Amino acid sequence: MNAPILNTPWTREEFEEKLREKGKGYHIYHPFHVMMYEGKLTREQLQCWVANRFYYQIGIPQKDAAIMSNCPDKEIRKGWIQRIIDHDGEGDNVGGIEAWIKLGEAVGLSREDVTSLKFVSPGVKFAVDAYINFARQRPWQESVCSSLTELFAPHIHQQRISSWPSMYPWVKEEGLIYFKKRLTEARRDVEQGLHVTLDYFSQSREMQEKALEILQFKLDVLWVIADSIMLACTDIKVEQNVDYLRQPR
Ligand code: AHQ
Repeated sequence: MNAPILNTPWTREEFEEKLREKGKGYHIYHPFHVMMYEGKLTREQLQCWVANRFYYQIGIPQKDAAIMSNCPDKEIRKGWIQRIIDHDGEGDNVGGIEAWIKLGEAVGLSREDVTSLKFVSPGVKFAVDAYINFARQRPWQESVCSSLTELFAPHIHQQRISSWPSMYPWVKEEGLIYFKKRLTEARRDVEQGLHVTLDYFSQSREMQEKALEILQFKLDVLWVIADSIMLACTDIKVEQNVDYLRQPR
């Protein structure tokens, strides 16, 4: 008797398509990022976003080091270590964390405003810490899968590169260097992440469904970061977003 359709694993192409379909829940559609794209943020609100998001940026290399520490495969580690170098820097390459501090200075913050973490909201800390702890505690392949929100990242980086000069002309040009760096880095990261995910989770339909749940967890991490930032950085009342909150995601 043939296995019922519902348990048949998706083909590699179908599985990749299911992963990409999760993009409809990406934080580019979060009301705070929509406000940003539409030029509706004040100088202080943009500063607040940069200062809060720094906590996520410094968490990324720690998350990636946790994945490395769980991964016994030398070839995988040789690829994955580049992510840590991209953020921490190497030689003349100052790295993404330093580029984010430059973004802070470009929007009018001091280096200490950013690095002191004094403006980071509790919700942002909890969400980022949940992501780092996920990488510490779960099998390294599951953490690789969770990084696949970067399938959708070039779109949001390009949005900022294209819209900020006209929407926020007061932001110094060098502030956009971080986003420009990520356009190529994210595309390269995703190649390795997708290959590992499609290989490891294709053992069964159940594992493929688990990969979608893991990706949803990370989409939720990004969404909660934006929720916390919106709460901390704006005085928008819930009722102004009640229709939005009712939309299925
Ligand atoms: O700047 C970002 C970054 O370095 C990464 C690494 C990757 C991961 O390992 O989870 N995800 C990610 C993301 C970055 N920037 C976010 C943004 O909106 O600026 C997007 C985020 C992601 O899509 O996961």
